[in-house]
Amino acid sequence: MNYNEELKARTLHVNAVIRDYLPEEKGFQKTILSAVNYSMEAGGKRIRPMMMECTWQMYEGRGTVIAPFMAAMEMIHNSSLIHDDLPALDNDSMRRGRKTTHKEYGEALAIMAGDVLLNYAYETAFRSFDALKDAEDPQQLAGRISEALRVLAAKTGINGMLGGQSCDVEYDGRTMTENQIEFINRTKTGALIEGSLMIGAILAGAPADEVRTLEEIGTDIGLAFQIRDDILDVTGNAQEIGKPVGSDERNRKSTYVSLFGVQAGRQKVEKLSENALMKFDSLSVQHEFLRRLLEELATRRR
Ligand code: GRG
Repeated sequence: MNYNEELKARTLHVNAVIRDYLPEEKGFQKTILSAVNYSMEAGGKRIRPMMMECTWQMYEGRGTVIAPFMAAMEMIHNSSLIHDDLPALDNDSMRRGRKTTHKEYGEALAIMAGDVLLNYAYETAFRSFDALKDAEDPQQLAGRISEALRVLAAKTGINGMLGGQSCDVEYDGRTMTENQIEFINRTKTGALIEGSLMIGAILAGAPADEVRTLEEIGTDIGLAFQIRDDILDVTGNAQEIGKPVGSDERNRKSTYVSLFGVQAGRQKVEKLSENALMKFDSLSVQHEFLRRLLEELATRRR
């Protein structure tokens, strides 16, 4: 199978895994649950759960424990997108080629949908303990699940995505230093990518030093991914990326690209990507598809 075919097959597979964990739209909460599913089923590249499954495969993970973590990671990512689009934040009307959640359901329900989805992610991740009943060594698996939950929470929290986004919001409209921008990119965007690469490996029982290297790879890829996002916001095609371009300029946002220009941004992405691939090649095990995916993210067009 070539890379594009495999990417397509893996995306479909991740979608199926996620679908298994989506809440049923019923009861008095039916509307808010449909807002949650509206966001979860809007498409998206699914790179975080995809990366997670790849590192799980690299270290020969067995069983079903990975599935709830894959779904949980995508839920956390989607909850952040719902909130990111709100009028108080980026005030965006379109995402993934359709109306943002607050445009479809109203602002109050969109705020709630983001909160519900963030908590539902943890409800889902806790379902990983169901895998203990079929485990060869339940105690060992319970230890791995606990560590994976710790990483999931830490990468989402104040020293991860939420911390970075909070600073991003606070510094809105001000010119930032390169260090401030790097902190924000590493946390708001990089942390979930770091966590995704780490969790698959942790659950499969990878050695601790390799999990640390995967975290470093996630940092480089996360930084590159955000700068690429900023480049696309300037040079991208609205139809291709599924949302209007120029959002950063409209919101007077300091980004690596607004500070140093598109050309410098491209060079930085290339360098970060090279670093990440070098570290990837130093691991004791390999994964051809994941390597290519990491490589492709540097030049992605959506
Ligand atoms: C949920 C309580 C709560 C708060 C959310 C708004 C926020 C806090 C965090 C925002 C984090 C954010 C939007 C970072 C940008 C990361 C980024 C580049 C997102 C785009 O990711 P893709 O390209 O999107 O993977 P798709 O649509 O493919 O899933």
